[in-house]
Amino acid sequence: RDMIPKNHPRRESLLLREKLVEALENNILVPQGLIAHGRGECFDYLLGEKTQYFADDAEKVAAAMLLIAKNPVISVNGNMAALVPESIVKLSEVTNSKIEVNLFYRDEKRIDAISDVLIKNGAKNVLTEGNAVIPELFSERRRVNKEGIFSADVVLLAMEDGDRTEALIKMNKKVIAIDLNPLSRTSLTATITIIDNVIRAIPNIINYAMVLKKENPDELNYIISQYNNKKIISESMKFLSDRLAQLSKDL
Ligand code: PTJ
Repeated sequence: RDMIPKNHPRRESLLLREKLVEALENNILVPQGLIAHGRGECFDYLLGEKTQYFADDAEKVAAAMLLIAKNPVISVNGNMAALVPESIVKLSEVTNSKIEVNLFYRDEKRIDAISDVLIKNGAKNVLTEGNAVIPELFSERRRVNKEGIFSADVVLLAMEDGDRTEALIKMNKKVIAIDLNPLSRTSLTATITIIDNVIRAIPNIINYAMVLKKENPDELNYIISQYNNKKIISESMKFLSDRLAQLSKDL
């Protein structure tokens, strides 16, 4: 951390890497999480490392959907706990959502370490017990909590593998997915796809939720009904191709 010069043009990005390395040392992250982060960094670079309009639109609708849900759950993995523990807790408070730790590389010690980080950041209750099973899913992510993901109507997840997103959709749940890669299976199958970095997306959903909390359910339902996820994904792809075309002209 001290080795990164204060005026380094990519300081923010390098500091995030330091956070992840620290999380790896603290048994929160798996080494595979570093690889996943690298893929994300590449897409973020292409997106200009900013919340673009298609992500902002999806973040607003995500806030409305969490506020109107009966049993909304935020699913937390190692990468999320490493990058945005405070924001996860704040979002759960503002939208009255439960927090559940759900891991691809499930390991009881890691679950405890992640749960401890969330509690240190103010979480009152973190669901950790995998006492129910998602049908047709074979990874360790199939183990979920009965009061949490298993019975949720809306699940917010990030940096997720495609199998589980598909399985949750098959269970008739609404899935809000934060994923920098618009081509991933998770992005293509989610109900609301947020093509943005989790470090910007969650604070922006919190801001929208604080404003929309004052609206009545009819208004929230109206906002959701006007949303078209395919259009959002398609706009993100067009943005990437237009940006590269423009940059290639500017050389
Ligand atoms: O903690 P565990 O055991 O549950 O494991 C978590 C990982 C991330 C290792 C696991 O879910 C995994 O292998 O994920 P994938 O299939 O590599 O998918 C990760 C997706 O997240 C990729 O499409 C990345 O582009 C994207 N991504 C990476 N970093 C970010 C991101 N999206 C948003 N914000 C990021 N910071």
